[in-house]
Amino acid sequence: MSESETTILTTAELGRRVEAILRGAGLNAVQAGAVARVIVAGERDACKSHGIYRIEGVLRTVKAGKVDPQAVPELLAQEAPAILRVDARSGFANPAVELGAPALAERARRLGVAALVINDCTHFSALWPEVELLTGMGLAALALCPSYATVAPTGGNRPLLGTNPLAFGWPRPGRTPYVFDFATSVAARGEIELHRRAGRPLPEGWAIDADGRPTTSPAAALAGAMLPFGGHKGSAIGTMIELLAGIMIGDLTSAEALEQLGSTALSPAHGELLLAFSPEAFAAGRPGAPFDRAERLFEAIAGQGARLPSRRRFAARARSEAEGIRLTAAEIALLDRLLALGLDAVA
Ligand code: NDP
Ligand code: PYC
Repeated sequence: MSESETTILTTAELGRRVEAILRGAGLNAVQAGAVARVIVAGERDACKSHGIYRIEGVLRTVKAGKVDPQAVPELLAQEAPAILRVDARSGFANPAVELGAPALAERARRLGVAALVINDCTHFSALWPEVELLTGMGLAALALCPSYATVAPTGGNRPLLGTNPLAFGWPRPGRTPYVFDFATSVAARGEIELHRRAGRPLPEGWAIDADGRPTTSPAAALAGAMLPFGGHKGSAIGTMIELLAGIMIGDLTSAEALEQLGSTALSPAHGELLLAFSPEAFAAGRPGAPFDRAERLFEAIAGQGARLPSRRRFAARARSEAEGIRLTAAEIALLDRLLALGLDAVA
């Protein structure tokens, strides 16, 4: 196969390949199934920074003994009516979220608002699949987690905060939900790594080098620090995530996660916080139906020529579902190598 040739796989076919790689690397069915689902969703939705490129990181983390590939997450006995907790048991976050989401939705419908705490999980994935689980159940949702220290606070010069993603979803009956999901750094760290692999310089303003000077070199950025998005505003939101989804839930901050992991080549372990809201419960007794009012807001945004977040992703999803997922020869070779070699494929 030449370098320029591509192969088209259905999402089911790619799912089977990714799951087989993960099973071959020692993940049990619970872990492999949930991890494969988010990786394939990333590839399907053209989110390359969290698609199949992440498999090697998963394998490296397993090989380093930093995640338990045999973990079975557990929904713990209730502590407070509005707070549910899943112990990921040192496994990946994805099966823990899948386990807790239905209980979170039930609780949010009953109480109007509820929280799901995930403790002791390794988290490498995008957050939109998680909020979409909840919008699919008719709820508005927020998801947030720390990462590992790779971002300097605004005005600082050393990594302290994580790239700390924040995702929000609002259900739109009969349509794809309103969803945004972003790192609170200028870009996800995965983007820096993809620039390094492609030999492309970074845009100005993404990172500083190890001496605190602005850099466009991906290698210097990886050795230095990334910058928060929106200056002091992103820095404060990143700090809020350390507080709510690290300290408040009795789990690690990004600095502690890096200290425990010892490397940014592996996926970090820490906690995660998901919040679910019933729009009907919050709007009860007030004028206007919340979903109708929300539609008018979305129409007004689009009416100005602005695009809703996730529109690119949903368009890619529709394309992938109709035509399949197109992978390059190098990507197919990577999948074949990971399947053949398992953990021996990674250092
Ligand atoms: P992007 O900057 O690529 O996208 C952020 C969001 O903004 C998306 O919802 C995107 O929608 C939307 N968007 C982009 N451009 C526009 C536009 N012109 N108008 C309206 N909306 C727009 O995301 P990041 O690079 O910051 O993050 C990528 C992923 O990395 C996220 O999924 C995040 O969860 C993940 N991540 C995970 C971490 C972890 O620890 N697990 C850490 C950090 C990041 P669309 O997709 O349609 O373009
Ligand atoms: O892309 O910043 C990132 C990231 C960190 C952990 C998982 N993804």
